[in-house]
Amino acid sequence: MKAEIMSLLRAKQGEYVSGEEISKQLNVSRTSVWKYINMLRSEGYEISSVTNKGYRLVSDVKELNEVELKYALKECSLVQECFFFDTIDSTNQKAKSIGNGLEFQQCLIVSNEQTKGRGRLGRQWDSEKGAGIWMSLLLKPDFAPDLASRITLMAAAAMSEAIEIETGIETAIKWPNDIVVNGKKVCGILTELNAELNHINYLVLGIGVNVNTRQFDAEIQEKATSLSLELNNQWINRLNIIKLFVEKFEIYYNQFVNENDFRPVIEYNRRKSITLNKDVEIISGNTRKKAFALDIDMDGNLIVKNSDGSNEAIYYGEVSV
Ligand code: BT5
Repeated sequence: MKAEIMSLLRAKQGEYVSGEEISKQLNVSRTSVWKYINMLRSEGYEISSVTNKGYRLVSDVKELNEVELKYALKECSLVQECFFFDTIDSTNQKAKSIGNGLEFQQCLIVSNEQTKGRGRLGRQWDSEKGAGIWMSLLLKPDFAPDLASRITLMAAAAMSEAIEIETGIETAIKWPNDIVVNGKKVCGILTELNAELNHINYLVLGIGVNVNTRQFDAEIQEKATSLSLELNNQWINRLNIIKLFVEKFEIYYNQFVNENDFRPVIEYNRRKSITLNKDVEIISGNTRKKAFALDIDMDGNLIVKNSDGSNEAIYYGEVSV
């Protein structure tokens, strides 16, 4: 409701809109309109009210909050619903609990803070309040479970593009799930699947981006950075990046689902890869082996040359460069 009221106020471009008009258009009582206006004021919107004239938007807020998120994604057909939390354990966890419900819509879950943000293999993901994008997209894709890892590559491409457009920072992709800037990690992706042998029940695409983080914990400060740190502490708008990401991701997703075309994602990943043409170490479970990264194939696998000269396609794994 708050997002709808904001839409009406914005459409008037600084002119008054009467309480009666809002209540008619949105089919709520005038007392409710007044209640929602006060909520919006407490979130930082300056809205004046004058008897017999109504309400007028004096100054706008364009940072990430529930109203702005819903407003920014209202035209997006991939995301049917948005949820915004001030704090949560993990947006991936929340997405899974929604996915486990019988009926659910594809949705985006964003939180200002995560208290138990997770990386791959249960690792910790630091998610300081207000400093980053901590979000999960809950999807119901109609393709075979073994194609799910493609979603990670789509997200890496879409987020890399979104960051570059919004900030002008040059990013690189470390196959398969990291975005790095000047060699340091700025974004991590965690794709989780709930599936049967040949059917995906739901897929959770979790993404963490360090946007305005100024300081990292000692354990990661050598290998992590934020967009703001890369731009001399300039403040960066998280909402714009989310919007750009969702727009780009939707294009890649529809190209793949509707036209079976995954080439643009692979081409982008190849172009931005910091993994290719390098000696790498592949870590899977307790084993580590050295190889040379040759290519990313059309299925999204990393093709490596082993020390015995054989080529191998790596489907999933930890690769250090
Ligand atoms: C990842 O795992 O990079 C996936 C991270 C996914 C986080 C998102 S946030 C929204 C959603 N909800 C969640 O609970 N998770 C997802 P991995 O490749 O395993 O990297 C984890 C490692 O990165 C850790 O062991 C640390 O060394 C390092 N790390 C932790 N927090 C970091 C941060 N904020 N920035 C950069 N590196 C970090």
